[in-house]
Amino acid sequence: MGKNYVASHGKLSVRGTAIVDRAGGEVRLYGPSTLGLVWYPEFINKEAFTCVHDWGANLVRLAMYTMEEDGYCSGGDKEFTKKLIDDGVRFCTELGMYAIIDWHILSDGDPRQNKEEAKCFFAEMADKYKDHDNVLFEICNEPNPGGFNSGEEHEPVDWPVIKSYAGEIIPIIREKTDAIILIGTPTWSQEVDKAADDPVTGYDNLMYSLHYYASTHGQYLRDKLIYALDKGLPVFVDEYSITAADGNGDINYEEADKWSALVDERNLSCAQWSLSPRDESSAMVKPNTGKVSGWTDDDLTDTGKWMKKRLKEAALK
Ligand code: IDC
Repeated sequence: MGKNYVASHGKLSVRGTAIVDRAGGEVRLYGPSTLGLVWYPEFINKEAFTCVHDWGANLVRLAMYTMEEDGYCSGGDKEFTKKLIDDGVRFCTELGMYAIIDWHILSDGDPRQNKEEAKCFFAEMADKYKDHDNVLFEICNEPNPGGFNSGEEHEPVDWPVIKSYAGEIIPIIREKTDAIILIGTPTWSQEVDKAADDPVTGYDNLMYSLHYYASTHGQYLRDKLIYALDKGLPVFVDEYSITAADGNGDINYEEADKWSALVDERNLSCAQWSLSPRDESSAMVKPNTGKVSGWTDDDLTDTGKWMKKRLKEAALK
């Protein structure tokens, strides 16, 4: 049994731009994100979670697509999906890791598209996990101009739209728990600068998402992050990879290092895309290893090997 991070640090809260533990000490969460939970349900097992814990992770992000294939709002099996979340949270709890429950909007770029479903989902999740010290809620993965709102007659999916959505979901969670809530930002969770200019007020323990893919996103996006942090916005990098933004393509090690230097300097919490065997370069496990846990370096892709090394450097000691 390795380190039980949750026993050591307890329930987390946000102070300034930092995450702090029950004793007020600064905490950094770092660990992998699943791909779509229902796409690789066999990856949600205790041994797999033990493996990433051994690598140094103190966090697993549970990504639940809302509208892609078998999505929660597009015909997927809701009970099966929630069982996977429950298993994921339980393994994290048993291993002393934190868990993010991620409402993974993507082709539904406007979070209002499935707002009523989101309200029911978060009411249920907040109630179910209100006594867990290790659960964080991510209310909209990546707002973007796609989806039902893409026509010109609609209001663009900009920060005011996301802010109004957040204003409806946050109170539902807050009825049950003051756990940390992560809020997506415009343009696939890149425009933290807009959130910094006009943050959500009236609630504690809110953080804002920044996502980066090192082969696509460079200094201009780091500048937005720096701007937001310097304005006092708490930012969580709840998804990043070192490939291109389509989840594939070459790794850019040089940009990846520049990003690591910045997130280390600012002690930001991060989730790595993705702990899956998908045949794409951002997946950490090679396709066709046949293994759903106990991965050795031979089982890992170049991204996987890089991410594993990174966990050792970055995770909470
Ligand atoms: C990608 C997956 C890919 C899947 C696709 C679904 O890697 O296998 O087919 O989603 O449309 C994001 C998103 C994340 C994307 C990822 C890579 O949050 O869902 O996953 N990405 O494109 N934002 C930037 C990149």
